[in-house]
Amino acid sequence: MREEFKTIDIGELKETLEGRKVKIAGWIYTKNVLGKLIFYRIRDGTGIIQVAIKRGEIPEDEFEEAAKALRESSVSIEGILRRDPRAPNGLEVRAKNVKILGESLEDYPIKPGETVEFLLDNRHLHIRGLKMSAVMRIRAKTINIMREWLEKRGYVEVHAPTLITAACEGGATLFEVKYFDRKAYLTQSSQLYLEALIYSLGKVYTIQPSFRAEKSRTRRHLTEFWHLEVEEAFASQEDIMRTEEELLIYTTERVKEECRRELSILGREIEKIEAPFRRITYDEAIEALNKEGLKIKVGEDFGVPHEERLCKIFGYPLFVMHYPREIRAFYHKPSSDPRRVICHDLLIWPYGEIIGGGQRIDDYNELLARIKESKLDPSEYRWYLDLRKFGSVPHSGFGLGVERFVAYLCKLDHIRDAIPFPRTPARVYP
Ligand code: NSS
Repeated sequence: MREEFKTIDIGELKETLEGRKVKIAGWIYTKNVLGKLIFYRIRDGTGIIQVAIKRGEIPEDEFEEAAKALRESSVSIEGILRRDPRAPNGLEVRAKNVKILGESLEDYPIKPGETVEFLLDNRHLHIRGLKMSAVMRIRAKTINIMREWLEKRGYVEVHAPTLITAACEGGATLFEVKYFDRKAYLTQSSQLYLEALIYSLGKVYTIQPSFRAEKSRTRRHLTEFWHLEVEEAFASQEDIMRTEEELLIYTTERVKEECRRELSILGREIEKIEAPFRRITYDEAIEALNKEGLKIKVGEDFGVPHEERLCKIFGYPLFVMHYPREIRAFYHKPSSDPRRVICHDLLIWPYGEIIGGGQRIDDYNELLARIKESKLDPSEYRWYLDLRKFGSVPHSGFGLGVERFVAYLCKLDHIRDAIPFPRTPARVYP
C-alpha cells in the first residue's frame, strides 16, 4: 500500500510524527554496513536523518543494492519514523523499501582532509556539504530579509546594466569586454544608474553582481560579487547612514531568529549590534593610528592592519567618515572642508569595509569640474551630468557587499565561501 507512505522533507520530520509511515528522498551522506544492518544518513537539502535498513525487513534484492550503494547515490526510502536516542537528532527511519535512484559511479571524491585547492576545483560537489548548504541558506535568507525591509520602507527594486561604458569607481579595476566593434566594461557598481532612477522612483535599490578586476588575493576580495545598492532622493549622508544601521540591525536579528539550525551547524553565535554605530572621521582615524605607532599619512587609504587596529581601538561596526577627495571616486560631494568629501565606510573586523556610501555632488558645474580633475572624459558622462541639469536634488546612497556581510554573519574564514561559485583572480572554474 504505497500511498500510505507520506512524502515529507527531512527537515519536517519531528518527534510528534513518531510511528508514521514516511517517504523521504535524498542522497546518502554516510553509510555504515554492520552485517544484517545498514545505517544511512540521508540528506535532502532540508535536513539529515538516520535510516536503519534491516535484512529481512525489506525485499532481499533491495537490501543487496542498499549495501552496495556508494556515498552520494540518490535514494528514495519508505519507512516508519521512530525515536532513537542513538541517532544524531534522536530520530530514525526504519526502512521498509529502499530504491537507489541515481547510483554514484565511483567513490565520492570529497573526503575529510582535502586541500582548499582540491575543494575549490570540485566546488560543484563540495557545495553539497552541510556547512556550505547552511551558508547558502543563510545567504538566501539575508537577501530576502534585506529586500523585505527595503520594500516595507518604500524602496523600489530596479536593475542596472552589467555592460557599461564608463567607470563608476575609477578605471583601474574595470574588466574590459569586446562589444561588437567597440569596447565595453563590466559594471563595478550600479550607483550611477540608480542615481538616474531616483528621478523616476524617489527611493531605489538593486541587488545584482558588480565586477572588480582586483588582483588582490585577500580573504575579502572577489572579482564578481553581489552588491546591494540603495539610492535616495532628498536624503543626506546622515539619513542614509541611519538607514544602513537599521537595515543591518534588523537583518542580523532576523537571521539569528530564522537561521538557528544553520547557525548552529556553523557553530556561530552572532553578537548583538546596536545603533548608533560608533562614528569617527578619517582625520581622527589617522591620528589614532599614528598614536598607536602605525605610520600612515593623510591622503593614504587604510590597509588591512589599519582597519584591524581601528576596529580594535573604537569597536565595530565602525563608521569612518569624510575621506580626502583624492582617494575617493569623483561623484562624492565635498564637505565643509573642501579637501574632504561627505562619505563613509562601515568597517567590521575581520571583513573590513562592508559598506561604502555617501552624498553625491548635485551641482552640474561642480560635477563637471570633478570629472575633469579626475582625468575622466566628460563626454562619457554626458547622461550622468544631465541628471544635474534637470531638477537636480540632494541625494545619497550606499553599497553593501553581500558576500562580506554573509561572511560576517557566518563568521567565515574567507569571503569566497559566502558564494557557491566564487570568482577570484585565480579562479573562473567551475
Ligand atoms: O567601492 S565601494 O566601496 N562603493 C561603491 O561601489 C559605491 N558606488 C556604492 C554605492 O554607493 N552605491 O563598494 C561597496 C561595497 C564595499 O563596501 C564592499 O562591501 C563591496 O562593495 N566590495 C567588494 N566585495 C567583494 N569583493 C570586492 N572586490 C569588493 N569590492 C567592493
